[in-house]
Amino acid sequence: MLTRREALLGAVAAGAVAATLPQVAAAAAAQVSEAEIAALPREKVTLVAPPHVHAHEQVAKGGPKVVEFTMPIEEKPVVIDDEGTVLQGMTFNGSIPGPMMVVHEGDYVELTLVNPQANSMPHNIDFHAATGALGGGALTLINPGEQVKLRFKATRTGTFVYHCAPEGPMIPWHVVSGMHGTIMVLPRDGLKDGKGKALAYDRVYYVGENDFYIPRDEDGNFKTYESHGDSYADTLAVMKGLVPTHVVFNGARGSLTGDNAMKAKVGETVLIVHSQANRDTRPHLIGGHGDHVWEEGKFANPPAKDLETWFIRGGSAGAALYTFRQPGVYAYVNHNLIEAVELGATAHFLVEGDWNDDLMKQVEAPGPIPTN
Ligand SMILES: [Cu+2]
Repeated sequence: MLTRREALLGAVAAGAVAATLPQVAAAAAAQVSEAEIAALPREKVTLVAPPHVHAHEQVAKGGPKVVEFTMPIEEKPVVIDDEGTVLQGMTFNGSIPGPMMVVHEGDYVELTLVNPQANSMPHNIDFHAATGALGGGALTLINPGEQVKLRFKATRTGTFVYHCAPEGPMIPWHVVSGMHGTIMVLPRDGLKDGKGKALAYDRVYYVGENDFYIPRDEDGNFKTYESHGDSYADTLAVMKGLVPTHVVFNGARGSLTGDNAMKAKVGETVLIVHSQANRDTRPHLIGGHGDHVWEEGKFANPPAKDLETWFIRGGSAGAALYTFRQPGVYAYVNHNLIEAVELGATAHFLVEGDWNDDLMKQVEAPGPIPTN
């Protein structure tokens, strides 16, 4: 016999279950059948090397689709500064960082990850944008000579890091050897200012930041190694000190400066996506601002406005929108200025157009201090 209290509790519990079950099912995103997914339109995207981003619509024209990407993994030595220092690099698609992918909320990402026979190690991919199975890491571990196909639904909008995450000490080692990139999941109706006003960009650039840990010899010179395996023990020892020898954008000091500067014109609006998979950073555009900034990169949250410097948490990607108002060369830096100048975290924007005296004018050129 149930007591009255037990009966009541039971009734309440049963009622609660009955009331929440349909919601739980809805929250679990009402299972879509394989047949329904198979009926969706498919698009095959060819990825491009950063800082460029493959062509894409900002506002989705149709309904959800399956977007197909293929990424080979390439282990290779990479020169990371102008002194010829060599990193035993590991890359998605041959570039550091890996390429940026763009889809819309509700689309399915279908990635074929390829680990060619020429490589020496197992690799996988953990998408921070994905739900379940360690972001896909548990379903994508492949040995040299293997490939795997992963599909996940892009249920949250924003810029999200992806990275290799094989196991144990391999995880940070692969990441600080170059294995991270970003996926941007746009809202189907594009970016908004937080009050419903549409925002659009004329250009998009992807800046991936990396901290590297290169061992030195007895004389303090950077060491080179024959292979990844040869470099491992020394590199892990430097990593454990948590003091990077290089902090760079797009794989090497100077990869986005001078002739490689990112281009824009006065009046153009540029979206700058910035990722760091391992360590905090603080981008700043010298002589400019962030008009609208999604520091955490998540478009469901309203963007901050008029920022001078923004904060990218290690393990995330952020997005900043800026309309250039003056021509010239702008330095875009990690505003830890030691990291920017001494360790390499500086890029350039080269902006064409007409100078606006109203915004700034040199009223008097440098000259001797008058004596009177
Ligand atoms: Cu890896």
